[in-house]
Amino acid sequence: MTATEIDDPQVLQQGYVIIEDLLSPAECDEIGERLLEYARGDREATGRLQVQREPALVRSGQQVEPGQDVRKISGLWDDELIRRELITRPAVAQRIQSILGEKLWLFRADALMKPGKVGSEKGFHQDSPYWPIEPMSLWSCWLPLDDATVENGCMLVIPGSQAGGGLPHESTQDDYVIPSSRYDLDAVVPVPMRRGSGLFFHSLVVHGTAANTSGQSRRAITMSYFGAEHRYTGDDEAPDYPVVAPRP
Ligand SMILES: O=C(O)CCC(=O)C(=O)O
Repeated sequence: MTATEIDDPQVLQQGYVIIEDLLSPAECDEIGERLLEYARGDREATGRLQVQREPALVRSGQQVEPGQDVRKISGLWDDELIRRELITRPAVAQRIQSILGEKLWLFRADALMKPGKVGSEKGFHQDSPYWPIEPMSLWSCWLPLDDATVENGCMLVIPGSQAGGGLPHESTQDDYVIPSSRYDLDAVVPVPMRRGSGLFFHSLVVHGTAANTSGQSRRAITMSYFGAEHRYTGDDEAPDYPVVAPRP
């Protein structure tokens, strides 16, 4: 790995970086097809895998093509292909290790499907305020399986916003977001990306995605990791977070 890596001082200041071509187009297709199998119900979502429909479609009862109504598939650690090919992939895990240290656990690995014309907005938020892990310094890799564009809902980020610490969030009908008075919309930068590339980002970077207004789907997998310095702060018993490295 070179000095333009995710532990580069400029990257740490900005709070995110794109590393290109982590997956080949064929690998994106294979994983994307696996997600569609869950979305269509052709493959059973077992263990921690869960399929969540687009809330607005559930409310309206509007019918779309099978699988095109899914917002999120969570618990992807329990999919053998995605665990092997992506979550534990050295090109991803080793980069996160360069910041968080040798020992790595997975906090979450979810697919955000954002189907064409249907996929809804994810409002501006920081990840850490959602999560019972401290300190608020986890790192994630967000990897689109389709080219991510402004039209289909690429990531929108505020560079350097992690430096301001955790911001208040409020619940809306389907979301949990930062009140618009608490961030500068003019500072938002769209981050279009080629499929198979990874956006590595700090868990306090303010980010969101727009609704998919295009006819093209925008499937992405987001993987969030924590290290030995982090601890669980939830009220319930700590979940059995998967060990990513060193592999048992
Ligand atoms: O993919 C999206 O639409 C949102 C992703 C996101 O907010 C995240 O990975 O934390």
